[in-house]
Amino acid sequence: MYTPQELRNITKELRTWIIEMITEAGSGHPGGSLSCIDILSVLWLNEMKEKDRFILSKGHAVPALYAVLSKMGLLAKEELKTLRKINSRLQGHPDRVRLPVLGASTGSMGQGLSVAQGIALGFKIDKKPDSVFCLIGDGESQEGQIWETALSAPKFKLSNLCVILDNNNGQIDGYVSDVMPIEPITDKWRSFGWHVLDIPGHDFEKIIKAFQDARQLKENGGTKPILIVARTIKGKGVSFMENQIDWHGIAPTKEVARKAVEEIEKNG
Ligand SMILES: Cc1ncc(C[n+]2csc(CCOP(=O)(O)OP(=O)(O)O)c2C)c(N)n1
Ligand SMILES: [Mg+2]
Repeated sequence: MYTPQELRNITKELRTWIIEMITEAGSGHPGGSLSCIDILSVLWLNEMKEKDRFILSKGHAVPALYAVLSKMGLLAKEELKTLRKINSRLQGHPDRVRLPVLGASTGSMGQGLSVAQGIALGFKIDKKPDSVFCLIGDGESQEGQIWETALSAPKFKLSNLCVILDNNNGQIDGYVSDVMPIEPITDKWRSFGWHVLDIPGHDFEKIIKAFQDARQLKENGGTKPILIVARTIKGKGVSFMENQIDWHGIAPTKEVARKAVEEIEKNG
């Protein structure tokens, strides 16, 4: 278990790795990777048990997951440089055939959550105690497929399914609140029958507590699936990327990357 202070230091380093690997690749998604790295770090480094499954439904943010896996010793740091290269295990979206530690191959928005639900239902039928965690985006939440799972997981009483919504208010070509607002998002999921927690998504104490609460709800015999709405900042940690839609899906130049890394190292 890492303390919040240790996690703050670790994620500072992981943010620099995200920038470096996307720069080396010459393409990728810095904004949505930087918004979810704090959540992924707490989940993988502190919370998840060996047989739990994690599915990155917003698959384009996979550089953040590769960084965490590397920190855990599951990927060599050197291999991060192969992001998006032909024949690399580290594709621009998760490829579970090449890299089985990834819970599913994802990238088409909405699909990962359906897979997560299917696995959670399988665990339940087989009476396995393991949990399924799934990270979705707020732009992704505009997909009809997300709402099919929102509707069906409570019916199957999937208390072993914990979904985290990276609520950064950015999507590919604008602010979610302009393109197609999803608020009031907690009310919507609650009304579908989910247990909903609402937290600031870069506050380590709060993220740790949310996952502990989610685990307790399940262990105490809760019957509802759980949604953690994490209020995050797209591009978090690099001032000129924060809340800037342009940084959704472009790679920095080497010069800009150097500035970004300098800033992360200085401020965190
Ligand atoms: C079905 C589908 N349509 C379009 C895309 C292209 N696409 C990739 S990322 C993205 C926006 C995602 O926004 P959000 O879920 O908010 O991600 P984040 O802000 O966390 O990067 C889109 C439309 C896709 N991957 N899948
Ligand atoms: Mg978003």
